[in-house]
Amino acid sequence: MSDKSRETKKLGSLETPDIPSTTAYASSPSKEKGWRNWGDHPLIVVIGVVASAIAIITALASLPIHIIGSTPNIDEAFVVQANKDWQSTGITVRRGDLITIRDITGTWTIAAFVMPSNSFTETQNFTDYRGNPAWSLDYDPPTGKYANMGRLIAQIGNQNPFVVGNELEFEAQTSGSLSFRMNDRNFDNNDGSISLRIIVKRSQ
Ligand SMILES: [Ca+2]
Repeated sequence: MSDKSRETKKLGSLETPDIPSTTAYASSPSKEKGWRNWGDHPLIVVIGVVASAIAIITALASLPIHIIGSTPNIDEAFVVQANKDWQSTGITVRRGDLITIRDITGTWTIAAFVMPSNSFTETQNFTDYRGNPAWSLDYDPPTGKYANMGRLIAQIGNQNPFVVGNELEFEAQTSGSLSFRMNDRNFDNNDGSISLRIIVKRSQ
């Protein structure tokens, strides 16, 4: 009992001298003590600030590199077979990407009875026995007309196909896989192939 009460008394007696010290905080000795406390570890403070700054700068510097690295620009060659339906390039474009399709060369035929031709980029006036443009199939949104058969057409995802022409540069209005094929219905009687170059400049 006596020990505990002594301890309490001791604590009380220790606290008592602190009170005047706190009330006299503005006095010059207390101030000097405060500055001395900061001055005791200046190196640790400096190292901490510098380390934090380096960590933040490193994080900020690596961020844009990571974003650009995840969507690199593309410049690839691709061959479109005449005797196959939609052929995916394996390239996924994103809305806003600037896409160029160029260096289009090769020959293909739309049917066994048609001579080999490179008219994939030109207007073909196939007509039925009445003279009507019966050989126009897929709708071409840029021209507002139906694309003639035998022409090279492209598609993003499952959106409306469009004619490529001699060379095409456009901004993707949708995101999806870029595919090509001949504008045709029956691919079994086709022959040949068209090679081209695809350049994709990412919007971000
Ligand atoms: Ca055909």
